[in-house]
Amino acid sequence: MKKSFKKSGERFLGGWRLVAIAALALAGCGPSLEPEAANAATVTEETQPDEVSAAWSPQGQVVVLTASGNIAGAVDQFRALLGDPLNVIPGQQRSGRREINWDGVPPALTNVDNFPGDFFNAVDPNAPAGRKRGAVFTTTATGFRVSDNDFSDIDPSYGDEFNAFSLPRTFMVAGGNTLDVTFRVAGTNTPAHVKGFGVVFSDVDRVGSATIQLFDKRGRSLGTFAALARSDASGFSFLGVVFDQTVVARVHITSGDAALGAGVKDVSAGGTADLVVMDDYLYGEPKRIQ
Ligand SMILES: [Ca+2]
Ligand SMILES: [Ca+2]
Ligand SMILES: [Ca+2]
Repeated sequence: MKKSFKKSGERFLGGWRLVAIAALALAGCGPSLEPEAANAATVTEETQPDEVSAAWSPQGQVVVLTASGNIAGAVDQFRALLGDPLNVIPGQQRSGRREINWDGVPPALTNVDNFPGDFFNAVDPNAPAGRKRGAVFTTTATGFRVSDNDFSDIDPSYGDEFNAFSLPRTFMVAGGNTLDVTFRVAGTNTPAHVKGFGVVFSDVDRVGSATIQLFDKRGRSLGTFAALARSDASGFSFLGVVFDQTVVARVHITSGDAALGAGVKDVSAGGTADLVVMDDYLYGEPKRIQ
């Protein structure tokens, strides 16, 4: 059964998906962001489940970008939506974005469950600039873990299950499956917000097991968005959400149904839970909350 999404403002581009949702007051208007090559406006319903929802839209437009399989083009498109340059120095920059790929995390903080949630927002003047990226992670679980072996040291089956999008390191909550990301002016304790946030997931087997929920500075939900299921051998899914204004003060990430653990198998390997890990984070330049 075919269904055209063209009239609802959605475009499908060579396997990845770009959705523009107008604000409530603008519902019915077309998307303001036109991709370069809208060459596939019709897809089967079965292969594109309805995984996008916008609970509340404060102003302007929100663009949701989802992809699975070969996600490189979608990640680049999301970079363009966040804007250039890739900022690498402390302090609030006028425009651009920040990224975290985990690959520079030192060995002493790799493959352990106590990776610091503030590692990427050091406020020590003597800390290197690479640790001042304005993102702070918190969790109600045990902690955080960066892996350089696809978490195969936790359970050998994970080596085949998970892959790094940027080699070699990936990221996951320790002892749980959810975390919150908040923002600071890079290298300071000053609360900040961003215009958008994106994450690469590895091994999403079920739509709904990997989601991000974004909140504004007053704690109001800006919507919950789900990653697509994996669709090729690499097993990557990308999910990015960007607003046309700087409104995202917190991102709640659910990475799979359950925590990793020795003997805990993925749903694709005889287990009951869809286990998912993360790689690259991309987000707008953190701007001081006024
Ligand atoms: Ca692997
Ligand atoms: Ca990486
Ligand atoms: Ca999985």
